Amino acid sequence: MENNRCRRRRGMTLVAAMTVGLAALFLEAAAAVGQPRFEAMFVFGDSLIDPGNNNYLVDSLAKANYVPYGVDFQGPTGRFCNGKTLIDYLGELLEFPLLPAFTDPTATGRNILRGVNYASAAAGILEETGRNLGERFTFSQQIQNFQSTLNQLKSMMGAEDLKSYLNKSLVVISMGSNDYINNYLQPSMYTSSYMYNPTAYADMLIKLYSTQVQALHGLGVRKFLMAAIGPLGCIPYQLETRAAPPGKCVSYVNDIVGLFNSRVRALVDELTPVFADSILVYGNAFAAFSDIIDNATTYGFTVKDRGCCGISRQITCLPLSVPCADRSKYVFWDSFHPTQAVNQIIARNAYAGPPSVCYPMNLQQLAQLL
Ligand SMILES: *[C@@H]1O[C@H](CO)[C@@H](O)[C@H](O)[C@H]1NC(C)=O
Ligand SMILES: CC(=O)N[C@H]1CO[C@H](CO)[C@@H](O)[C@@H]1O
Repeated sequence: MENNRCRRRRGMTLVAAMTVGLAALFLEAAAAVGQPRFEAMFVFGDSLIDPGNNNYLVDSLAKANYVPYGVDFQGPTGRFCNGKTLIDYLGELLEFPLLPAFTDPTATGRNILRGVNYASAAAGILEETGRNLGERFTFSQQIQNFQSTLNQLKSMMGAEDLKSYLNKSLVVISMGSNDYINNYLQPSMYTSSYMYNPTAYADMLIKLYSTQVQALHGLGVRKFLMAAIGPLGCIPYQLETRAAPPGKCVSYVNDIVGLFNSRVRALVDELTPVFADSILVYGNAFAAFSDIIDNATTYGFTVKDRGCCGISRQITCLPLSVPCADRSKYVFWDSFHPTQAVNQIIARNAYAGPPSVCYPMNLQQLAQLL
């Protein structure tokens, strides 16, 4: 706490000294240290990594801005976790400060120079996904929000500096979970499962996803981490609603999600030669998360089939509910979202994981190429 405050004060003095050539100084400072470092991180996703964007969406039902969310962090911030998200931990490993949420009123000026998080709970690749939960920023809207950030950045640095800055910025995309749990797997509210078999649905999703990634490339970003969907058949909500046998996950759900994941991995091979000037990484969160579930006790978790907070059919923890005492022993915080203990392990995997998790390289290796 003290340390953070000191660091921030020092940062402000530095910024006060920069009036003109702000970005140029910024780029030089990074180069002077001699360590390869991403300039910024721009994050697109859903509730797994939403840092509070939905707090500002009046008509959203997907919010986590109340107790007990954040019980092991700064209190409720809008994060769907007891503590830090995957992006918070990844940011620590990559030496980023906590990234501002796009909708946070303070996300302007110097506060956006190290990146912005656009992730919005209930968001999906498809426009309709998550509409049962009201207002949200869909993937395409998140990209539009990124464009408004870019306009700000353009007013802060020259064209060449911006090009170089974007070339050294990391884009993280973690999308698709809601296209299953708040679309395809909800036949009473969505028609997609009547219109598409699982393979056709995955094909449709990846086509749109690929278009979105190409749109981002068109905006100038060059380094991509594309995360797989986790094993949704293992989340407490699915275990309960689909009556999984004790100790087992719902294999149908994991199988159909796997169809999408294998296409994300294939997209790396497809787009890398097309882009030519970019590095794309597939982060196999499915494998990393499955390993935690398969070997829970090895990782120090004793409970993996129910959330620390709330009961299985509830979407989130109820306001003011009392969570389990020892969060570090639980894989899941609520019926959908992992605890920060799990997020930390997944982040370490993205940063330094083996080729089975990070293809064709991990982020530590990618940073060496900056
Ligand atoms: C972008 O970064 C790559 C290294 O990842 C470098 O080889 C390339 O020259 C850079 N391009 C521009 C336009 O800065
Ligand atoms: C880290 C670890 O212990 N991984 C093991 C998890 O379980 C699978 C199969 O049960 C093993 O193959 C892994 O080595």
